[in-house]
Amino acid sequence: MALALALAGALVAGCGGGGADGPELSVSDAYLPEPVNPEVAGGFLTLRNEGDADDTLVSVTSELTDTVEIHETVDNAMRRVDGLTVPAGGTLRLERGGSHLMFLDPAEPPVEGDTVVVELRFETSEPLRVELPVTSATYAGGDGSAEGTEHTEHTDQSEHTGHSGEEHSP
Ligand SMILES: [Cu+2]
Repeated sequence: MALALALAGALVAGCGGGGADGPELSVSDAYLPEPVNPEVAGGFLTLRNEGDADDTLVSVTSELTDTVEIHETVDNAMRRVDGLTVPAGGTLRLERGGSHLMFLDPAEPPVEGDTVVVELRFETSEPLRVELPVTSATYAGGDGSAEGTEHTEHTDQSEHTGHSGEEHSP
């Protein structure tokens, strides 16, 4: 491990990079919906790169299973890829209907409330350890991402805060 990191460092230096530059990755919005099919689970997260060089997510390991693949979705069909680029100054989103982490044959199917720990490995950056909270099976991501249209029904009973009546947006 130490040797591998040393080699990676040497390669980066060989590319002419100075000390301070390179990719700078951070993770947000990580989650893993409780799988409907216990043999396969999908993981989602957002990777941000504040650095000035691209990086590539090349592999993922997890205590959940030995087999974690990186998938992308093209024309509603998912396929395994060798890596996904996190562009310099940009974002890589793993989200429902798009690219995702694929956990095959988990030893024990994850259940809502669990936490699944993964380690993301990159071409350049050091590995990142990320905790994915296991959410309900229909959860589709945090706040902004607009696409979560399926979870509008459960507000009827549980949230009566803005109840003054005048406005009912469809
Ligand atoms: Cu997949």
